[in-house]
Order: sequence, then structure tokens, then C-alpha cells
Amino acid sequence: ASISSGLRQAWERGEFELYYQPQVRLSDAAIVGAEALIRWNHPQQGVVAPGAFLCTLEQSLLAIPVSEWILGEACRQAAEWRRACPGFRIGVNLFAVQFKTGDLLDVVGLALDRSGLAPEGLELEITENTILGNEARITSVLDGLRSMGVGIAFDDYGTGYASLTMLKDFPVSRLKIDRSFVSGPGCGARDVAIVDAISRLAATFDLEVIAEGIETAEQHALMRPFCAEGQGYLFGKPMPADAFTAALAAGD
Ligand code: G
Ligand code: G
Ligand code: MN
Ligand code: NA
Repeated sequence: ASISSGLRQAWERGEFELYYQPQVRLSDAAIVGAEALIRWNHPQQGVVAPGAFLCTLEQSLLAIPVSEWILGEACRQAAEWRRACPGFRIGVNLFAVQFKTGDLLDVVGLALDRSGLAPEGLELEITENTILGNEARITSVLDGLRSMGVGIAFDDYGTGYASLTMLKDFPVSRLKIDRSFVSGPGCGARDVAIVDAISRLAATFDLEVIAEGIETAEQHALMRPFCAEGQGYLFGKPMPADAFTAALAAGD
């Protein structure tokens, strides 16, 4: 009860903030996009990462208003960055509950209209957990989003048990290769072989790929032949909007 009443208070007091992690082109490490990641500016504990509260949030009545705020705020911010950086794209993680309310297409459409962000500038991230158990209906919603021009990325790709089936059936436009294959413990030749296989599969299905969790120059070099884009601490940790604006202007 204390976490969820704390979350309600946080929402009412405007303590949620979006951080942005750079997504770069691996050939030259130029920033080409960002993933929006929620943080809670807790009055006593400081910046709280989502691991501590996302589950509770998702199960509460706040999930809908907060997720709509995330979409609106991320689109507003991305529209600004896209003016400075043509082709810029923002990644926004979806909650499973957003597919249950039945109006995701309207919510996304409204966020795009209000912000003036081109649909191509938005990429919604889903995981297998987001989809599980509701495949047919979610497929039709994803079809609708793709028709609008919005991108759909499969997050944490390669770790779930049903990955290949989902690749065949879901209208995704990009795979985000899970960081366990990129910077996981003991990551080596066998992981690179998996990334190679995923990227070939992706090419067959006409999908883009991005490598997550790139932490070292060596991992960057390993991923470069297989992935056009990458994300990870090497290029930047999730940061507040003003820091991201500065990074974008500095051209790094
Ligand atoms: O830095 P990181 O701790 O930001 O994120 C941890 C997890 O929380 C990730 O799995 C990420 O997908 C999830 N997450 C972060 N921000 C959001 C958000 O805005 N919406 C949703 N649905 N998930 C998020
Ligand atoms: O699950 P999802 O991929 O949406 O969430 C991204 C998560 O990965 C966030 O918690 C983010 O802080 C974290 N992250 C981003 N880059 C790196 C990285 O290079 N290494 C590690 N260990 N985590 C990362
Ligand atoms: Mn993600
Ligand atoms: Na991920």
C-alpha cells in the first residue's frame, strides 16, 4: 500500500521524469535517436530507477495516465530534437495494459498530433511479455500503428522462448538485440554467432536491428558488422533532457 500511495503522490506532485539514452549509428557513433526511460525524482531517495516501482505502477490505476504522459512527453521532446537532427527517432516502451484499454491508436495519434512529431520519428517498444496471451488482438493494433507510419521494436530480442514465432507473426520493424548477447557475462564468439544469426534473420524479414548494452570499444567493434545502430553505456547512459540536448548539439 505504501508504494502505491507513494506513486500516487509522486504523480500528483510531478515527480516522474523521462531520461533519454542515445541510440547511435555504429559506423561513426553519431546520435540518431534515443530511448525514453522513466525515473522517479523521490524527495528523500533521489532518482529512483523503474525496477523499484514499475511493476506496482503497471498494476495500479495510474498506469494509464502515466503511460499517456510518457508518450506525450517523449513525442514533444523528440519533435524538438528532430528539428535539430533530421531523421531523429524516439523509442518509447509500452506497458501491456496499454493494449487492454482498446484506444492505443487514438492515444498515439493524439500524442503525434499535439507534438507535431512525424510518425516515422516514433518507435514503440514491446517485449514478449507485453504480448503474451493476447496475440491476435495485439497484432491488429500493431498493424494499425504500422499503417500510421509508427515503428515497432521488439525489445530484449533473443531471450524469450517464443521469439521466432513472434517474428513471423508480428508486424515489427526492428529487433533490439538483448544486451545479454552483447555485454553479458562471458560474452564471446558464441554470442557474436547469435547476433550474426539474428541479423541475417532480420534481413530476411526486412527488419532493422539495434544492439543493446554496448559498454566497450571492443563490443562496439564486434557488433558493427551486424548492426547498423547501437545503444549502451559506451555511447551514453540514460540522462535528463537538457543533458541530451547538449550531447546532441556537441555531435557525440
Ligand atoms: O534504466 P532502466 O532502469 O531505465 O529501465 C529498466 C526497465 O524499465 C527496462 O526494462 C525498461 O524497459 C523499463 N522502463 C523504463 N522506462 C519505461 C517506460 O517509460 N515505460 C515502460 N513501459 N517501461 C519502462
Ligand atoms: O529493457 P529495456 O531494454 O527497455 O531497458 C533498458 C535498460 O538497460 C535500462 O535499465 C538501461 O539503463 C539499461 N542499459 C542501457 N545501456 C546499458 C548498458 O550498456 N549496460 C547495462 N548493463 N545496462 C544498460
Ligand atoms: Mn527498451
Ligand atoms: Na532491452
